[in-house]
Amino acid sequence: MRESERPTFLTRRQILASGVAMAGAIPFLPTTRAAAAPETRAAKLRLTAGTRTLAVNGKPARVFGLIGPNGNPGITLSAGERFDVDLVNQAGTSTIIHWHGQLPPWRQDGFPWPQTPPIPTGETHSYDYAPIAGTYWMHSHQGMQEQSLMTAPLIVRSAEDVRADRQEVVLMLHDFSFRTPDELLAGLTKSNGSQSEMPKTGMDNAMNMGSEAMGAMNMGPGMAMDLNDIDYDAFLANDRTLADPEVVRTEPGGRVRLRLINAASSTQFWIDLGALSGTVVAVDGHPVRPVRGSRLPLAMAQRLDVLIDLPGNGAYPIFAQVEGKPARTGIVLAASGAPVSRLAAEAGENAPPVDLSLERRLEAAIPLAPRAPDLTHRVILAGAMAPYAWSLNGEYWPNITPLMIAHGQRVAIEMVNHSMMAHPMHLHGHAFQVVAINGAPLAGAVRDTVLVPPMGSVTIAFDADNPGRWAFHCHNLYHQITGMMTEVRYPAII
Ligand SMILES: [Cu+2]
Repeated sequence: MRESERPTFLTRRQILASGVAMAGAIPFLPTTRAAAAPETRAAKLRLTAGTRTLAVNGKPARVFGLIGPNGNPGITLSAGERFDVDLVNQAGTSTIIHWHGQLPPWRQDGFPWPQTPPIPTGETHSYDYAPIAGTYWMHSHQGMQEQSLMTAPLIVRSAEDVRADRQEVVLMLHDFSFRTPDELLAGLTKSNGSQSEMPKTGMDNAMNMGSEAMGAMNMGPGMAMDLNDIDYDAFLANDRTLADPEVVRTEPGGRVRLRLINAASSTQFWIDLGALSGTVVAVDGHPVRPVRGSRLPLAMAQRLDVLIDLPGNGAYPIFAQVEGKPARTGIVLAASGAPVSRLAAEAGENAPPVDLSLERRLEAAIPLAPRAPDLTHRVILAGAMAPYAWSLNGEYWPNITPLMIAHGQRVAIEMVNHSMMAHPMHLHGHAFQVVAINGAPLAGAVRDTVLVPPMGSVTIAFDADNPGRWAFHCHNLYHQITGMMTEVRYPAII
C-alpha cells in the first residue's frame, strides 16, 4: 500500500479559521532570523521540509515545501560558500531531498539507497559539501512528493555573478493538480482501457506545430507523439498562476539575470519572453557560449540562465507555455510604478512540442577535454501509454542491472528512444556533455538533464570522477515511478 504523498487538504473554513491569508504562498515558518553574512555565520544553514498552504484557482491547497533560513523557499549561497545545511524534516512523513545537478559525495546526494535511507519525520540530517555555482534546485526523491511541491530553488552565486551586478530573478515552474499524486498515477496505470479522461492526445495536441518535432510525428500510420500525460488544474510560476502573477519590480537600468527552473513533475514548457529577447548564458547551471532567443524550450528538471536588458521602464511578462497546449503561466518584470495589465491565462495557439532546437545551438563554455570514451553504454528507452509503463533496456526499477563504470574512465551513454514520448534523462553526481544527437556529433552543452526526443537518440559523455551509486532516470515523475530508472555504479562501493 502506497503511503499517501499529499498532505490532506484543508477546507476553506479550516483555512479561514486558522487565520491563513487566502492569497499567495504562505511560508509555514515565521521569519525569525535573517541569514547572517557567510563569514560571520557560525551555525549551519537550516532548511525545513514541511507543509504550507497555497491558493490555487481561488481554492486552498495544502502542499509540501522547503523553506530556507530566511523564510523563503530554498537556499541561495554566496560565492565560495559551502553547502553546510541541516535539513529538518517537519513534513509529517519521511522524506529525502536531492540537490539536483550538484556533485556531492554520493551519500549526500539525497537518493533513498539502502545506505542512505529517507529521514523520518521529526529528525534532522546534516550535509556539508563544496557546491558548484549556478542555477540548481532541490526536490524530494521520496515517492511522488515532488508532485506535491516538495521542491525549491538552490542558487549558488559565483564571483562573476557578484561582479556582474545584475538583478537576479528566479522563476520556478510547477504543474499542479487538486488530485493526489496517487490518484493521478492511478488514472494513468489503470489497465481497463478507460483512459478517456486522460488528455493523451497524440495528434490532437500536436496540431499547429512548426517545430522539428513534426518530423517525428509523421512517422507512419498510427504513430503519433504523446504529450502531457496528466490533465493538470494549474501551472504555477513561483507558486502563483497568471490570474495573480508575481510582479518583480526591476531596478533602474533593467539589467536582469533570469534563472528559470522547470520543477514540474510531468510538464515541459516554452519560455516566451514576449517582446523581449534574451541571451542564454548557462544551462543546468553550466555556462554556454551566448545564444540569443525569445522562445526557449525547457524540458522537465532543466534550467536556463537568461540575461535580459529591459528596453524601457515598462512591464514585461515572462511566459511559460505548456507544450501542446495554450495554457501558460509566468511572472511580470515591471519597473517601479509601471502599471501591470491583466494577462490572459492562455496563449492564442498551442505551443509545439519541446524539442532539441536550442540544444543543437548550444556549445559548452568549458567542454570536456578531448578524449575517446573508454566505455560506451547503450540504453534503450521504451514504454507506452497503455499499459502505462516505462523501461530502460527492458528493465523496470527497482529490478535493474546497474550500468557499471570505473573511476578514471571517460564514459559515453548512448540513449536510444524507442517510444513516442520524449524523455528528459537525468544523471546524478556528474555533469555530462551532449556529444551527439541522432548520431551526428556535436560539442554541445555540459549539463545534467537532456531531452531524448521520440524515436531519436542522444549521446552524452562524462568523466567518471565521483565514485558511488548514482541514479540515472527519466525526470518525468510518472515515467520514473513506473520503472524508467536505473543505476550507474562504480565497483567496490563502501
Ligand atoms: Cu520519460
